[in-house]
Amino acid sequence: MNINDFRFWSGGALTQAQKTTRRLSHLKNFFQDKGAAEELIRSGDPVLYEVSEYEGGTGRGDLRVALTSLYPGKVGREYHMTKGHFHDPADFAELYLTFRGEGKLLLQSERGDLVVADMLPGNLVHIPGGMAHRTVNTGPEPLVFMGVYSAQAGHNYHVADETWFAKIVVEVDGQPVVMDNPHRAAPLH
Ligand code: PAN
Ligand code: ZN
Repeated sequence: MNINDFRFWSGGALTQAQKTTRRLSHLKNFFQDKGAAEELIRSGDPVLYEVSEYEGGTGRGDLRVALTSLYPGKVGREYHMTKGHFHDPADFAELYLTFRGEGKLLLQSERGDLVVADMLPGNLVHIPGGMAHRTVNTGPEPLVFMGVYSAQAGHNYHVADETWFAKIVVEVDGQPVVMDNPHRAAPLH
């Protein structure tokens, strides 16, 4: 199953997706190993993920649905991941449902409190308001998941470099390991 296999019905009609493609060049500041990132960008700049967004209206109480396909691979020893963001306003929650693949969801507050959830087919994860969220694909297949959230929420990407999240997800002896981020900036209090 891939994101193009889904169809969104709203108001009795099929609705077109708004599509975004994220290549590594757009995310190179987020990975620890800048040399590995530069090399991969020079040799083709891989697509890390694609997102199809659907809107069921823009009013108070309306919902937006986003389907993401995060492709497998690594930059250095770090697995492919999304940029990660807070919502804007930050207190809007989201619900993730995984359809395919395997990965980790990092959830982190502005204070630096972090929890990790498993993304596996059938797992529903509640992302409370006030938690930045980043997805990491730790498996060999695309990680395909849906997020549902308020149509009135925007995205705030001030988490935009390799220092913000307290943990990184790397491959060690062929296995995914969640470890402390060696470049972590001092948390805000
Ligand atoms: C998701 C994410 C999507 C891409 O739809 O926006 O997976 O991740 P980034 O936006 O961090 O690049 C979501 O959480 N929407 O709110
Ligand atoms: Zn979100």
